[in-house]
Amino acid sequence: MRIGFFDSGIGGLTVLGHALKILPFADYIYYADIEHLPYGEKTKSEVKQYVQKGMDYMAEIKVDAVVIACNTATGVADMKLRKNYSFPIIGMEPAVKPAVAYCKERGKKALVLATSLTLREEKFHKLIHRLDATEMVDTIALGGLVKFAEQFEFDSLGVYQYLQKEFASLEIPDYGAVVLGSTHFPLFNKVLQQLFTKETVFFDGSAGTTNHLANILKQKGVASSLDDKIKFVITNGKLPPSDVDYKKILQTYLHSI
Ligand code: DGN
Repeated sequence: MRIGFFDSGIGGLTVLGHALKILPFADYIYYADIEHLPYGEKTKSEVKQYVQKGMDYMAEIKVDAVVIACNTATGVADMKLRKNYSFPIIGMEPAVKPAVAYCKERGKKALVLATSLTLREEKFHKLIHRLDATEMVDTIALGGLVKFAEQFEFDSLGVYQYLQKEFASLEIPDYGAVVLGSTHFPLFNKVLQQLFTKETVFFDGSAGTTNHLANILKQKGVASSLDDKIKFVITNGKLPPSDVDYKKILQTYLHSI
């Protein structure tokens, strides 16, 4: 099984990390479009073109599925493009829904961090509206974090000061949840956690997207198989235990870690 991952840069690695946990035996192709980075500052039609180019590449190399591991690209890409490809294309969605549910129960506010392009998208505003959460959701565009990430700068003083400045007007204790609405942002977990209270819960969409990916592949009958990655050579293999037993034990163990 071959799965393509697409992002403007290193952000999609945070989603790939989750995929490796639940589909450890697939082959992965990671496409980082750093030529056109950062997407957050591009026009919608530019980003659409980049996504299309990426999907054409995925079609050429014959993948079983693609994850657009970028909130900005998912937000603006016209998902009608799916009909042009024979493989499923799975996108990201900022994890606003669980964050809002969490905050409603506790009488707190939720803060959504994303790129300005994501936050301007109609899709995003409709989601907030649908959740009846306009009053309790604040947003901040943090395009600067994408730049830091692409310089592999994750917990420097520069990052800390940038975030401190961006959060200066917030009443930090008001927020029960923070949504990391860009796949680059979980790379800053350490610094972000220092800037909120200990009780603040961070949500991102990686687990939701990768679970969705696994379900779609299962429905399609493209099961992640240990055969993709591991060949077992077991001497005296005619008697139990066989490679089937070994695979079962390994699979069970992998699910437990
Ligand atoms: N990883 C992208 C996202 O999830 O929005 C960042 C977009 C960018 O390139 N600015």
